[in-house]
Amino acid sequence: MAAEETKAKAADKEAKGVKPEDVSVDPATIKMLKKAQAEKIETIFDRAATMKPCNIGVEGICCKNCAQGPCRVPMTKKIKDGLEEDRRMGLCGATPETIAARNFARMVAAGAAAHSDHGRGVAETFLAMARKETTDYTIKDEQKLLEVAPLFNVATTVEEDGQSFPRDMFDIAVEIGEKALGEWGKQSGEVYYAKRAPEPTYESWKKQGVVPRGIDREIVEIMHRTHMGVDQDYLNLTKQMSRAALADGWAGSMIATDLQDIMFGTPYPLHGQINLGVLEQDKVNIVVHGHEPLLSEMIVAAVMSKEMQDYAKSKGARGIVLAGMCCTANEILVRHGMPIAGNYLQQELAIVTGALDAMVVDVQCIMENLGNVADCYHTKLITTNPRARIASGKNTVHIEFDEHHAFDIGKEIVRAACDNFPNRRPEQQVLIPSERETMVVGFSTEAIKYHLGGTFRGSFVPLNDNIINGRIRGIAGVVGCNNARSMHDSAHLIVVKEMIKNDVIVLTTGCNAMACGKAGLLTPEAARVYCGPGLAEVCETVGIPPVLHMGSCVDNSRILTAATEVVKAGGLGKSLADLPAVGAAPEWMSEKAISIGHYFVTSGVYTVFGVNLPVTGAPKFQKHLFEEMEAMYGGRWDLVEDPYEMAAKMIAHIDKKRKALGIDKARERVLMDMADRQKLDAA
Ligand code: MSK
Repeated sequence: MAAEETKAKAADKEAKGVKPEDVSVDPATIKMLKKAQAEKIETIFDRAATMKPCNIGVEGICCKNCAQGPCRVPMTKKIKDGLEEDRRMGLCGATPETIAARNFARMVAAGAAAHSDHGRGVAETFLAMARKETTDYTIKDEQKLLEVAPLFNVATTVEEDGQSFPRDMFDIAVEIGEKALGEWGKQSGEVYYAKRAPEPTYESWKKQGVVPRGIDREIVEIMHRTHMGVDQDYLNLTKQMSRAALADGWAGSMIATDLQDIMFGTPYPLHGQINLGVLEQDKVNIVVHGHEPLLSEMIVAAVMSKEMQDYAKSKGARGIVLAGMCCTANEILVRHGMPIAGNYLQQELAIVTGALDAMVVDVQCIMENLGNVADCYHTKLITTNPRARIASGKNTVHIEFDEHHAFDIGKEIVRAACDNFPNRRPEQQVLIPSERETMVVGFSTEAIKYHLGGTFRGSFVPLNDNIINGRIRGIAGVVGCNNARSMHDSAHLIVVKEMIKNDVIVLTTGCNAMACGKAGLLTPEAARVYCGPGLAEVCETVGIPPVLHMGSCVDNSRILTAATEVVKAGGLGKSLADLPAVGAAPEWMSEKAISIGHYFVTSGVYTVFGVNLPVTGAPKFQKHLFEEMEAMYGGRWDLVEDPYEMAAKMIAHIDKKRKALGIDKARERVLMDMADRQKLDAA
């Protein structure tokens, strides 16, 4: 679409009027929306006001898996009220249950594929690094390498003359890399990390026959089963969803997180800054957007080099600002403290500042309209991944990433941004909102353990003790996207604030983490302002924020490993399903969120989504996800649009679990010893 057309459409929408204050709670976003409107730039917020979603699609009951359709089987009031038998079916006879389950399964497949293809790229680069085919990457965290090795049955020592010697780190890495990469093509057996889960959780998967065999296999099998005329049993389809989703959470994503940590460093707490105010008028501004850290790590290194800083100065700039957006942002934030410009719904608005010299994108969550918006300014939109090119836009260029020359490509991109600095358009006013918040981020599972237990006895025991004695009521993983169908950041913040007000500690990733950062919830000081007395006391004693930023979307796997550590520390049951823990995605929108939700549920977690879920037109399938899965795995899905009601249901679930554990009554606040925790486990 041409820039003129974008402007014309915006002018048309203006008449109907999107009121910025009605679509976002973030002041920087509101300011930039006003600028966009004044400059007649159309954004996703305008389209959300004028383009309504299809009701039948929202309910998940439109089948377009063959050319005899699309078959739409709308739910009627009479069927809903039980006054009429449900005889709906597509041309081939597919029931609403089959249709909705197929559609949902394909969302799981797409989400698992996205995370896992990211993981595959990381494993390939890891192997190239281990084989020394590239010197741009190295082993930054040897400790983590040694911890991951046994999980793949890789020896860390060699035996010689009856003596044991440490093995060469790169030899270990080669074997890990080969075995990790092998997880994608494995056809039988089980993925290595399945046994990382607490035993009863793993046993529940065994019992249901859903332990993933190999990552690609489970995803491909969904595509086969959902082809016209194959799997016509929503219960059987749901089992395959579980295999693929577990292959995402406990393999593809978890491998991505682990190997990234080994190559780029495991995150530990550090300071960062967030919101569009991190951009600076007199510097070259680069935003890296998407998900994969492989290239952005190199751009970080390039930006920090004297060569590139001098190059920027030679173009009249005072230096270079490198900021992130979406999960690429989270990756470089938690490891380097690089600033974040914003979350998903702010991507067009970063360009609207008029100060962005290059937006560099890789994969996932990149709006196609960026090309159109970039054409209204001087901004270069640089695509970098062969899987993700953008056809439209005269300002769009492609500089392809290759891990074998990664640093050189990083420099080429930074140079292109610097070259574009003098092209800022004088007629287009640069307006950078002043909003920028400070935050403390980087709470990997290892960092939480260290923070709670100290250098010499890193441990989750203090966390468990505080859950058992009631200072901390429970744990909530609140994650996920923004969605233009719901007010930007609003539901995220309501749910998180309700959690911490009620002494529930929050683990966060993705765009929720950014919403929390912008609202000042990711600082230790937030505890005093927003938390109930128990959680505030713990946060103030340990010096942590009440909301712990664990990283990007693939880093939801850290929530699984942290929860596993909590189970191991004792006193809170034996499986993930026993924990007073919940999951939520108040503003979800991507298929990846569905895959994440399903692996949380199958891992035993009550998981509640906001906005909508495409299952509501198929009552039996919905009942299976929302009720019956709990008896199989301990976890279940839920959908609640109102964020206050969502929070209330999450807290009620935590209380139910506390009661089942026998820790619901007020307890004397004493530190428990191992014997006390064992007594609770036995109860
Ligand atoms: S970026 S998947 S909008 S969390 Fe990971 Fe945000 Fe959702 Fe993308």
